[in-house]
Amino acid sequence: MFEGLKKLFRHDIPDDDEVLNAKKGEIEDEIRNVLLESDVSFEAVEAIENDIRKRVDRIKKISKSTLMGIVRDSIRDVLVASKFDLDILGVTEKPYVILFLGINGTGKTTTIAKVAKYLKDAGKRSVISASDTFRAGAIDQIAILGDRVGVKVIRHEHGSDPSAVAFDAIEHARARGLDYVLIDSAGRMQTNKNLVDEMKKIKRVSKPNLTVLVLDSMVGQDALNQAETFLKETGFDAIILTKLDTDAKGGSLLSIVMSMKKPVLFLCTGQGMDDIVRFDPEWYLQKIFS
Ligand SMILES: Nc1nc2c(ncn2[C@@H]2O[C@H](COP(=O)(O)OP(=O)(O)OP(=O)(O)O)[C@@H](O)[C@H]2O)c(=O)[nH]1
Ligand SMILES: [Mg+2]
Repeated sequence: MFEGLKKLFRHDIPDDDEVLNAKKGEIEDEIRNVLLESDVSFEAVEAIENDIRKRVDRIKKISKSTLMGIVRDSIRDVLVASKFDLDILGVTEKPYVILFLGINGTGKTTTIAKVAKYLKDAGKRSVISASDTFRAGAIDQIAILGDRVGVKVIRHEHGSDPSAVAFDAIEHARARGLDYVLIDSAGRMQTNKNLVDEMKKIKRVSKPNLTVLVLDSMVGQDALNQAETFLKETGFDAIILTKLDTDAKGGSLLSIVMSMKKPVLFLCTGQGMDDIVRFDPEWYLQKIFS
C-alpha cells in the first residue's frame, strides 16, 4: 500500500546542508514528480508544493530532516482540513441514524458491517436496515454480514419499499433503546432517476442524523463527479473511503480529500470486518513516512 509516496525520501536527497541548499529547486521538482507519479491530483500537488515552498523559503539553511518535516507538515495540513470533528461514539441522539449512500459496488454494504462491528466493539448497540431491496442478493448479503458481526438486520422482501425497512429498523431501535441505526441503500448511478428519488425518500422518512457517502478510493475523477451530483441531489455530511489497500501508489486519499472538501469519517483497508480505521492524518503520514 502507498509504495509510490513512500519514495518521497528514498531518493538521494543529500544529507549535507550545503549541497542540499544548492539543490533546493531540484529537490522541489523531485518531490513534485513523486507526488504526481503517485496519482496525487494536480490540484493537491499544487497546494502541497506551494505550502512546501513557503515553508522552505523561511529557512536559511535546510537539512534533510527539516525538509522531511516540512513535506510531512504540508501533507498534514491538506488532510487536517478534512478531519471529522464529531466523535461518532460520543453522540447523544438515540438512536443515532446513519444513512450510507454511494454508487454501485463502492463497498457500502461491507462498510456497514464493519461500522456495526466497530460500534459493537466500543460497547454500542446497533441495528442494520437492509434498505437495498433493489439488487438481487443484497438482502441476503447484509443478513450474512450482520450475522457475522453479531448485529441484527431488519429486512423485508426483495423489491419492497426501502424507506419502510428503514422506518421499521428505527422503530426497532427505539423500542429496544439501541444506540445506532445503520441504513444500507442500493448502489446507483446519478442517471438513474428512480433510484435517486428513492434515495431522497429514504432520507425524508428516516431523517438521518448523518448521511455518509461511501467512495471507492480507486475509481478516480468519475466517482468524484458522481459524488458532486449526490451532493446536489441529497446532500451528505461525510465520506468513507474504501479499498485503500488496493492503492499501490498512495495518492488517491490526498486527491479525494482535496477535491471533495468534506470531512472523512472512516478509511477502509480490506475485506475483513476489522479493516476499518477512523480517519486520522497521522495514520496516513505514518504509512508514508515510516
Ligand atoms: N480490497 C477491498 N475490498 C473491499 C473493501 N470494501 C469493500 N470491498 C469489496 O468490494 C466489493 C463490493 O462491496 P459491497 O459492500 O458489496 O459494495 P456495495 O457498494 O454495497 O455494492 P452495491 O450494493 O452493489 O452497490 C466486495 O467484493 C467487497 O468485499 C475494501 O476496503 N478493500
Ligand atoms: Mg450493497
